[in-house]
Amino acid sequence: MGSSNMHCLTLVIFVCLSTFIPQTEGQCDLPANQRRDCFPWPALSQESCESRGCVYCPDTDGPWCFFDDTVCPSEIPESSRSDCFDEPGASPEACRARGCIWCETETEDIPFCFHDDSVSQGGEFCPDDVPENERVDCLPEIGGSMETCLARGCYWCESGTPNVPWCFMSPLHGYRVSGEVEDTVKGQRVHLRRVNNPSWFGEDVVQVDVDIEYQEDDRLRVKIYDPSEARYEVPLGIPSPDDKATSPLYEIQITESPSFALKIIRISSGETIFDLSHLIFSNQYLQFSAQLSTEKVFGFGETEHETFAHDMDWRTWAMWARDQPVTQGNLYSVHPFFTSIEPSNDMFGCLILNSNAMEVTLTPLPGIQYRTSGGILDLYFFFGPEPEAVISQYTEAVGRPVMTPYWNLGFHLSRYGYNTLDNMKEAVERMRLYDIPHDVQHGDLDYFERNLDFTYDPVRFAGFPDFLHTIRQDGTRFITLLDPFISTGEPSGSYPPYETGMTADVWVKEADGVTNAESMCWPEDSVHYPDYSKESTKQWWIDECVDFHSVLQYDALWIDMNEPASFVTGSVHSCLNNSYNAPIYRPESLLVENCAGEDDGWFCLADKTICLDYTMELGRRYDVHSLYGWSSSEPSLQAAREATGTRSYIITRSTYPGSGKWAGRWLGDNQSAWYSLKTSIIGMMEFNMFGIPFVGADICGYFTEASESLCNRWMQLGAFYTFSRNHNGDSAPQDPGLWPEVGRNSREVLLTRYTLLPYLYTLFHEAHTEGRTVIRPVMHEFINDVSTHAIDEQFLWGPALLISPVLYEFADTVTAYFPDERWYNYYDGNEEANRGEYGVISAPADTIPLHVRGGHVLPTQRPANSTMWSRSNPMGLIVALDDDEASSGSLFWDDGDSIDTFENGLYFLTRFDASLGVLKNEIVHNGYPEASSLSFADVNIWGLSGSPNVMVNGQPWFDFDHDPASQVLRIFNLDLQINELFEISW
Ligand code: MIG
Repeated sequence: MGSSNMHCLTLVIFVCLSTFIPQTEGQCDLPANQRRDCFPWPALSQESCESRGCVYCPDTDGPWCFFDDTVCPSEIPESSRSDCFDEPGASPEACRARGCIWCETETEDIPFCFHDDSVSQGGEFCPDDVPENERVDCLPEIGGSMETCLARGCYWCESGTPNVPWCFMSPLHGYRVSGEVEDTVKGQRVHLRRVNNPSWFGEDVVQVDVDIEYQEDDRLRVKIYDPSEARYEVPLGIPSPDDKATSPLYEIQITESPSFALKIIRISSGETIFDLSHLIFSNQYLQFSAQLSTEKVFGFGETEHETFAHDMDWRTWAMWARDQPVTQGNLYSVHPFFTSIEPSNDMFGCLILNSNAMEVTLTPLPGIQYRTSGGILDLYFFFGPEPEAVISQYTEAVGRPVMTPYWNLGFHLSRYGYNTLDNMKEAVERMRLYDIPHDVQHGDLDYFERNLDFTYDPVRFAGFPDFLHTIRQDGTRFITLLDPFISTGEPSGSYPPYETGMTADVWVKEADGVTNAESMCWPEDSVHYPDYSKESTKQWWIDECVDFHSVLQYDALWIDMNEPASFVTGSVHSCLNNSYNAPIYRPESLLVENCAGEDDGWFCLADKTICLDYTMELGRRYDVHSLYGWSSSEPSLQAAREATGTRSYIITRSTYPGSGKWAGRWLGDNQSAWYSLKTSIIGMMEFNMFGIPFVGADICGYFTEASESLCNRWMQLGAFYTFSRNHNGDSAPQDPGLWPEVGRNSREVLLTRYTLLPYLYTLFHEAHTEGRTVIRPVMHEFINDVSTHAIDEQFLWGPALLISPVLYEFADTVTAYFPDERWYNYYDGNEEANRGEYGVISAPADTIPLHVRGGHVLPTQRPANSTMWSRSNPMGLIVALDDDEASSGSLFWDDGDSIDTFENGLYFLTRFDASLGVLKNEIVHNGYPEASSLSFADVNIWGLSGSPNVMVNGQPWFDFDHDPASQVLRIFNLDLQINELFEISW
């Protein structure tokens, strides 16, 4: 509908009416600048004006319908008046000229002249004081109309620019500061009072408090909440220090322009990096918008993003855990965390700690508009300033990633749909045929008996335990899938998980808190869902996992479907029509297939899950739905550890901030398609930002049939996923041994991976202890080089290994960027000619381009087809020299399988430093005596000038090759015990 049409209509009405309507006695003399418009939208009539208690004066200057200021023209209670004239000389005229209300009162200390918090009672057409980029959506729900817009006191203005909201907020909307800003021990408290404009979704919270906590020099919390009533807060347990940080990197400014706004300024640059405004705080709808200092924004999960640097053209991303194959909508996990690069190339991160159904719109302001359906607005800022420091500070707050077992870094093979043990055996045999490294075999749902957790099919998988025992001798371990639902339909006495669960009363409950939630999922009968937030459930789950381990000897658990998923909307008997299941607001961008209950309300939030009025110990599902997977991870890790007696591991599908403490991630059900190959890099980088460094997509793709060339390239890229697993849905087999060439290439690239595992494991140690990323965006290491900021077709392992995969069909070259440092071709140690520019790198079908960064020492080990063997092989070092011919690095080592080796000091850590032609080690911690059995056999020095005179521990050494042209020196036949000091010079 066009606004110009509406103007026409308005004019016609005015002309008709104005001819015969008498003017209201006296008041029509009020000058235009003292009239406060009482009807700033179309369809004005005497009746519509007077029904608002206003004065109607057609054909006069100024608004024809205006507030009658002879009676106290305001519904604002005296106690809420905010003084508009606190200097001397107030008069009704001077007051009204300021746009304020004059209303005398006998009550002491109450201002006569006060701000008009109700100016925005009705909408307007297209004012020109809000630029398009600044529009904040006023119709965030599905199907809002112009009438709704105007009734909300918003502006209506069409735009030819795609995705720009036509209905947007007036700057008057929001909150105003009431009273003094208080100083608190942790910072400040600001009291806000809602401007009295029309409500959008009802139940507005009138008085809101903002607590500003200067938690650390590099961490700030801004908590916006209802001081009079407790609301849901995510129990993440981020510590709140007792005192204010002493030299924060940031400062805060509170402004009213004219509504409450909060600016966060980085002191070192003076830049406002986050400018929060447009606050709305009601029971089931909360929002803010924030202007950022650049358009460079990363993160927010989980959705499939086509670019790592966000598209800021009004793109909206929903966050609400959902059993949803990979697509550009809300997927399995929820991560309301983003980072942003500032003009100074500093970076900050921001966590919006909320778990309700939410969405964020990224706008060209540049800015974000955030909306959620409950909880509070609890924002944590991490000031870096370097990208890796941001992630380190973030993971310090939400929890540092769990340490992986060593074997978990080997290659994993999986599929849904082996269907028989014979098929699984054949796939394993193909791995053996090509001698492809194979550390882990997965077992999916299809080996279960009728999809029941904690069973295996005695016919189709007869002899499964023996088979697992056999492959274990070859160094292949086993990870089993488990689903978070237990069938209710097995004959009495035949299915202990159900019966013990009933006895221990472990299930998610309906709204009454008593009845067990019941829905349909994989098992043929209805299921109950464990409430993992309950102590009794944790123990029950541990017991079941321990019992099952004596049936099938697994090494780690793979927890699927923990969004939690349901195959019917809500439950076996739908959901009740109430404000949790059918709330007044739900984010427009949420994916929905089947809303249920047309007659009783639309239960869209329950699409693919169970009702939202159901309860867990953790809270109402409306609030805690997206925390279900998070709550299942810690008990699952405990269970796997108790069952195996080892470090073990959890792979989980639904995560939330902090999940990395207990689990890693596979990226869910993707497509066997080239674009999925590419977007997997972005997904991995994002989960590394989220503190979940162990992550990978299903290599060769989950849905549909993988082509040989796709699978070949995917095995190459996947060899550099931290979680390297070929997994497949129920389509044609795609294990690497299926095609001879893919088999051979897979073996080669996995041997490269295995060679580099000591480096990768050391990176995991650094992630665990310092919160660094393992899969690292290039820009995290080169933030001052703006060419790196948007790179998402290349990535790093830690600081030093650059991976530039082929992502396009038929390509046999890669256009790769090389930041301005020395880079060496991993395969031959030759220095890359391109520096600070893109280069076209050859990448035939058997090659994935890999480059080592000058200045770094990478520990290596001779590979084998399982880490069980490779872990005792000779080790080596790649010493890649920088422009000063210097280099450094480290190696972390332990038994790879015990729990908390770092925490208990049962590990070995050493550093390497090379400069001026001398390489030395320094032993930082020597708490793993078995390290004595390992030695460095080869040391490769890349990029050295001159001709070497090799000495090892002061003695001349003759076992070396040197190529002056390529500046590569290879020293071999060494036997340097890794935990003894050595010195190599050249
Ligand atoms: O409804 O267990 O993402 O990896 O193979 C699908 C069967 C259930 C989804 C997982 C996928 C797994 C599949 N599961």
